[in-house]
Amino acid sequence: MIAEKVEFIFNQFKHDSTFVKHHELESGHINDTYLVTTKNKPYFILQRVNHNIFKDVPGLINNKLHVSLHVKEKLKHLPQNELNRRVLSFVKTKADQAYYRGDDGNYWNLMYYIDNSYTYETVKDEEIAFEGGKLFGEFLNLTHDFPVSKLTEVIPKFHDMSFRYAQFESALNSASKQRLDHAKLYIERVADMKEEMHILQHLKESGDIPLRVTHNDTKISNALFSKNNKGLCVIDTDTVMPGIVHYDFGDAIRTICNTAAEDETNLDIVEFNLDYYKAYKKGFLEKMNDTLTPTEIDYLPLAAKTMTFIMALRFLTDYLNNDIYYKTKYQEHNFDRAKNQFKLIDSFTDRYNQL
Ligand code: GN1
Ligand code: MG
Repeated sequence: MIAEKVEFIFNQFKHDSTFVKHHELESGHINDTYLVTTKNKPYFILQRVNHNIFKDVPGLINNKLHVSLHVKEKLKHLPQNELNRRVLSFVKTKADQAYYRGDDGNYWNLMYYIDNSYTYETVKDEEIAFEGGKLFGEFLNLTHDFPVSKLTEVIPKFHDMSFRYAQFESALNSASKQRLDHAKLYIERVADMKEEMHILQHLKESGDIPLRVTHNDTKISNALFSKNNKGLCVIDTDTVMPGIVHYDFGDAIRTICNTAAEDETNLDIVEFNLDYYKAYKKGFLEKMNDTLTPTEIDYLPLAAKTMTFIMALRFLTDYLNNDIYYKTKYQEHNFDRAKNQFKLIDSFTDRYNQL
């Protein structure tokens, strides 16, 4: 996007900063995110929320604001400068709104950039896995009493397996012969795994696993770390909704324990790292402070498999739909992502069985 336009949008918000330049952060698959550099610090993160996917953007932004305020209240004993590094802070518009809506219908929100923070697409040492576990565990712990009545369910049935199977099955009916043939092996695997991949959903529906407030997108790149590898702040709270602990545990494991990136095409280097699993789990449970039931704990390994699978299923579905949901950089991008996740499931199954 051209600088003039970004600057214009940036200046619709209430701040005293002078725009210098912007730079797109390309890690997300849905929204457009820009780092805005200003004459003096702090810098900012300007984000366009994709309203084709998020149908109720005001509701989504309201969720984000309230979740931040809730966590801030819990951490209010910290000094202000520290607090600002531990929780996202949003900037209102000059018209005192939580978001700016452009003439073109796009929705924008602005937050402060947390300086000297680092993100990882892949994890290279156990310490990050452990710190990531602590960070996401703490987030769940701090939001456990967040009033669910205040939350908009931004994408209903987001992690509901039956819903994702239904979308997959309807994609099978409309997909091109070429893509169906190409994906044949994986389409069969999806059918084979159906029963096992519904176990967590059934436990949720029967009430054996309790509902909680969950983040629902705990990939490791949604955790900020300090220079010396300490967990700082959980970001991308777009999808905070009621869920089960397994969503957050499993999605984090999916990304932390993958020795390669989510879209690595050399499947030989896609392996499941069991040491990172153990380190993450240790940090996570430490911060969950014994609030998990024995059933919740028993099913954590299955969560790793189920959440990796649900991403494989969604990437494959989008491939069959000719890439209408996720941003893709080339023709087979979604298919490569799906294959990668299936390879991770295989590696996880091998390694875990050795335990
Ligand atoms: C999407 O856009 P991003 O990267 O925050 C997706 C997640 C997936 C993730 C896969 C709303 O998240 O569910 O886990 O891609 N978010 C939505 O990397 O669908
Ligand atoms: Mg997200």
